[in-house]
Amino acid sequence: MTHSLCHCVTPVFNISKRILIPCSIGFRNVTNLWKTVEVRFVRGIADDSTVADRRDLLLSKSESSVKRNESYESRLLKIAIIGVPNVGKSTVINHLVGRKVCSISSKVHTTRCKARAIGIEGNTQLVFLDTPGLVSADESNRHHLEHSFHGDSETAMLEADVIGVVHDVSNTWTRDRLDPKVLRLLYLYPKKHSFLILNKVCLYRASLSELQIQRKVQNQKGWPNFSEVFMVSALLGDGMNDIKDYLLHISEPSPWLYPVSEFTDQPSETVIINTVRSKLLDHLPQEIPYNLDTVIEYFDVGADGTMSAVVLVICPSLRLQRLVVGSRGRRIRVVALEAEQELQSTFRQQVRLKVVVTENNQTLSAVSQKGKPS
Ligand SMILES: Nc1nc2c(ncn2[C@@H]2O[C@H](COP(=O)(O)OP(=O)(O)O)[C@@H](O)[C@H]2O)c(=O)[nH]1
Ligand SMILES: [Mg+2]
Repeated sequence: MTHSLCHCVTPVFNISKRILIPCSIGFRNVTNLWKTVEVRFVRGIADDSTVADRRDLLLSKSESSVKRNESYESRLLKIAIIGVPNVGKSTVINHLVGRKVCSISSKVHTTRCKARAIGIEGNTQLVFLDTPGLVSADESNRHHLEHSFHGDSETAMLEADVIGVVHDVSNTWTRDRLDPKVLRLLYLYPKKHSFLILNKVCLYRASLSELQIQRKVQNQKGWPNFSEVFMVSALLGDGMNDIKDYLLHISEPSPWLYPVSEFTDQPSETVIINTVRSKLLDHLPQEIPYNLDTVIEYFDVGADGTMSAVVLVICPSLRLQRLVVGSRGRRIRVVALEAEQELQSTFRQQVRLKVVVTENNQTLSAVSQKGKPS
């Protein structure tokens, strides 16, 4: 697999020549839904440092630059990522921000409401809005999905400067046309700047050439207004740098929205719960994980930054409880271990996680008295 999977069908600019992108309509769409945080940018951060290193460096240098009253140009771009469930939206975002901020699983409906993931590249803050997959009313009823599934993608579109549509080219039934739910959203905001990510090319074994698929998705059975089309494997990282270059290029001078140390707008407890949920989705058969309730029973951050959390997995019946625990507790141990490892890489901190599986109604009421995390 080569690393040059990006094909620009309608090249509106050439990154290497640094020609500016022409007339993006309604590009800086300021809404009061976005709070603004003044962050000063400092030049000269080594390119080969890790994102964490750069964050720390930026933090300390920006503090010193504030003291010296220096001001540098910071840039910003808000990107809504939309698409039907399971096309790889969260995987794309995690790759672009450099850590697992959005929960991922092999099953649909892992992302339940919109979440922001914040990436920093040099002087640019990229704010991604991960949205639940677009679903019809039927699908929503079938999977008992929350109200957020309907409205979140639309509000994300409204807030964002640019829309990234993720499309799965490994699905032989749907790969050559955009889903009507995606098209509907694009038609709702026809003047919004948008680009297309054709994902999962690593699974793609087809007779149609890549170019044919691009043409179909972009023209006959799709949306003709995409500024750029990228062919990527978000899982392997192929083609992802081209997307990042593109986003950095179209960002605009603006104060940052979030302080340097923030990588998501979600509380830590929510990140922990979502991570445990995504592992349950991966390790349990079919519909079962959707019937479980997952709540934080205990959460604490020690003086050295170590996080400790106890997560309750509440099952509606004893039969399900046994299934979740697995033979000799093996299944739940794997879930807890994988979740703990993932959380360590997300927070870049030591995390101690305990997952408790429980069943009865008494436990349920005890939990609700303590209050569920939002
Ligand atoms: N093979 C392959 N799998 C991918 C790729 N991108 C995402 N996936 C997988 O697709 C599944 C759904 O991904 P996720 O990001 O949760 O999709 P979302 O529902 O659109 O957010 C997960 O199992 C991912 O590991 C890719 O490029 N190649
Ligand atoms: Mg998702």
